[in-house]
Amino acid sequence: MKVDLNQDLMQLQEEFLQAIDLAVSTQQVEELRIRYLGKKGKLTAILRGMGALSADERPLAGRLANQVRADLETQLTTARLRAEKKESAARLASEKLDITLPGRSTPVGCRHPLTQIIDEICDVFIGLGYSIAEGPEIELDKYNFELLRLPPGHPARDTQDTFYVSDAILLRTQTSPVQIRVMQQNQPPIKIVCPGKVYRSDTPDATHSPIFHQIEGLVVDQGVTMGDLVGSLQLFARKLFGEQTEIRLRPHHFPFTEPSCEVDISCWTCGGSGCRTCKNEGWIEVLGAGMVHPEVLTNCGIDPDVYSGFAFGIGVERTAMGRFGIDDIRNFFENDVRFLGQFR
Ligand code: 2NM
Repeated sequence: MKVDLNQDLMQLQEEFLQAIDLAVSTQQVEELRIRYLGKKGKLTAILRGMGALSADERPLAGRLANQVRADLETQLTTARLRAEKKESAARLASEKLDITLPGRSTPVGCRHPLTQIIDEICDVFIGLGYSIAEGPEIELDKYNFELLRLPPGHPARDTQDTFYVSDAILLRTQTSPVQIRVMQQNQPPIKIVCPGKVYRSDTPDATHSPIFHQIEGLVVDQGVTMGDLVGSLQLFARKLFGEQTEIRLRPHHFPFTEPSCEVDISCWTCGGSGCRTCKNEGWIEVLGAGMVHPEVLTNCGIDPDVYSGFAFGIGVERTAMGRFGIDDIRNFFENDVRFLGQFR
């Protein structure tokens, strides 16, 4: 009996020595501890046999068993420390931070170039005491055409030029219908600018887009003259294109104004001497204007014998193209961030 138990213990120790060499992780070491020293472990199993020993055999076997237990515990501790050290080193290596790597930048956006120009233009007129008025992009034919003296059959109403929703409803081709609505609802003095999207059934090319933007201005009061119009537009031109900018009025025709004119500004590239930007003209057309036709005032319930007014329409895209040196209007609507990112 005594021989057997000793032998079992020696064998257990031997077997453990081989196993502990293979235990590289803390988990494997812990598994070994349970397998050998745990309540249901191998050592406990052997010690259960001690009950069968005689009283004089027991102390010796007990001492041997305690030695073996102490030996295994020492080895387990050593193995666990070794594994912990290795695992901690591995974790530190994997969590290593390279502080020399370039940081991840957060791209900064900016407002669309057209929005920037619209705000800039509106600010000039706000500085002159104008208010901003807005209205629907889907309009009644009545407001977009009829009350502006564009009767049925007028060439501007051609289905080729206008997007119709039905006979009476269309996408506005200008922001004048906003001004018609304001005049119908308010008596003078009226002093407004109307920025917004407008629509024309045009095939896109470098200078045409079926969606574009306008800012129309309207001033109605007693004694308003063409001189007031020139003053407002002069200021607009100088604020946007520089203090040395001049404006030039050329006679024109619009159904809703009389007299009417087209307004050029001195070329922002050459200043008037002639270059590629202005096609050697020295002048660039940016807007149309005129004195509001008496019939339009009457149509809106304003007495033309008491009041007079001027109106103008600024092409936003054209102005932005000039200011930023853009040669194709389609850039504004393609939403290519390589283009849009240049207006920060
Ligand atoms: C333009 C040119 C000339 C204009 C006229 C009116 C209204 F409603 F008062 F009659 N609003 N806008 C006008 C006049 C617009 O755009 C090139």
